[in-house]
Amino acid sequence: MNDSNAFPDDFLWGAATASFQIEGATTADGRGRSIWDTFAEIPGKILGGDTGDPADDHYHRYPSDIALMRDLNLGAYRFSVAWPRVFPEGRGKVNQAGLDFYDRLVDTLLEAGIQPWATLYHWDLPQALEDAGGWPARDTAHHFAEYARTVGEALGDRVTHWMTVNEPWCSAFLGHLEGVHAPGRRDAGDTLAATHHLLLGHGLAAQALRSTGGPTRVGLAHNQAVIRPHGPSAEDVRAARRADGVRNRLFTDPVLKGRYPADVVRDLSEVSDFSFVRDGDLETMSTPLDFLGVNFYSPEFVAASADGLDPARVSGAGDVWLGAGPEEVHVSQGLPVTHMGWEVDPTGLYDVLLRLAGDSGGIDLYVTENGCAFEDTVTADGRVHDHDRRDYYEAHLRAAREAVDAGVPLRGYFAWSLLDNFEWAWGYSRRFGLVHVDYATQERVVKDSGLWYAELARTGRFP
Ligand code: IFM
Repeated sequence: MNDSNAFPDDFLWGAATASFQIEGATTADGRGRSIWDTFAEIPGKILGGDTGDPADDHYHRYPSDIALMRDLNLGAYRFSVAWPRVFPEGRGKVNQAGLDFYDRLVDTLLEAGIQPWATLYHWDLPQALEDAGGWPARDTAHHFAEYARTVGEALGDRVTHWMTVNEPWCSAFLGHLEGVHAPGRRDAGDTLAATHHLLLGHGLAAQALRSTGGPTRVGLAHNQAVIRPHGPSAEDVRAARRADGVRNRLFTDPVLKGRYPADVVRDLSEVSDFSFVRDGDLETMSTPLDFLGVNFYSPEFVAASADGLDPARVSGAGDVWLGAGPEEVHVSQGLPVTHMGWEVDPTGLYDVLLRLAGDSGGIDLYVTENGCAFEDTVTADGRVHDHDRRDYYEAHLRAAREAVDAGVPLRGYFAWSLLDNFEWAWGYSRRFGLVHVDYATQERVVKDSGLWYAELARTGRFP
């Protein structure tokens, strides 16, 4: 394309959310408990003691939120289904009232001319399944497939695009190794077993969705990290290779290539013998995808050790890499950061898209999340002048646009997030929305970044 300010005519413009982060109403209409309800009740786990209520009370306010989406000219909306609304115990008896909520949501989206894109697992595992072993237990993958089939049968006549799991690395590693996400475990063996069963669950769910016979296109949303060596030394390059293996290839190779990467299995040999892998699992995990969702926020720089580095710029990464081999460290590059402390570097998005386009063999790619938290205020004129967020979006979308020029089959982009919401361990303190939410009154104000994005979505050109 010659006009670098324009996106392809059929480029899809969307925004994303997730059930636990926006719905609230955690006890409404027979919803069961999720691991995040339990985790949030443990003192000290969530900043400010925040919980999943009230969030954005989207469960009750979805019609006006969809009207807002229409004002923002969105062509698609990526939401997630709360497993414990559909199966309060994770399996067994369906809670029809829970399923009906998504039925109404989908119908209202379609009436507004907005494509519904559904994610089946965005981290709210039913507590009953955690009590039975959680993701480290193989049965959970099979229960997930049953849940996928149930939701597919109910909505598959209208929902054409499905993501099975969102960011399996976060579920496995933040939830089972670092313990900063639900269920809060800290065990390397559980982490790898959870990784395997999340990916197995993905493959089984993809097959279950397709078996329902709807016009199903299936993918998953993967948060591929861009891991760069801090310096050119052989040690830093090796550290980055190891980190990339555990953070990325451990997740993408089984899905895209049907095998675990040999170097990673070797790196992790002291932690696990991978005996959870059974015959046929890798075939299931690599069930062909229709598209791949890419979630990107910030690149990461890794050094082999903290020796000689400014301590203020170094943070430990040993836990994250499962203690495999010498302890790598994260090194900040001194770039501007968001309210999450994440460095802003849009070249990371370009790199990740090029790499995944190569690894995924030409299937369609979508950016299924990209965005930033900043400290927003509603000013006296009743608006939110979040130019930092607008600049972040513009820089990343220009990188995405360059990736299209470089031949990446990028078909659409979902901003994270539509609304300010519950940012996991950070509670309501971190705001990612295109739309500001006053949690006390539930008043919504479209931020300046939202107005800018609406214009881009309307015209397909940078405003
Ligand atoms: O809010 C999260 C989302 O749930 C998953 N991806 C990253 C976002 C920002 O941290």
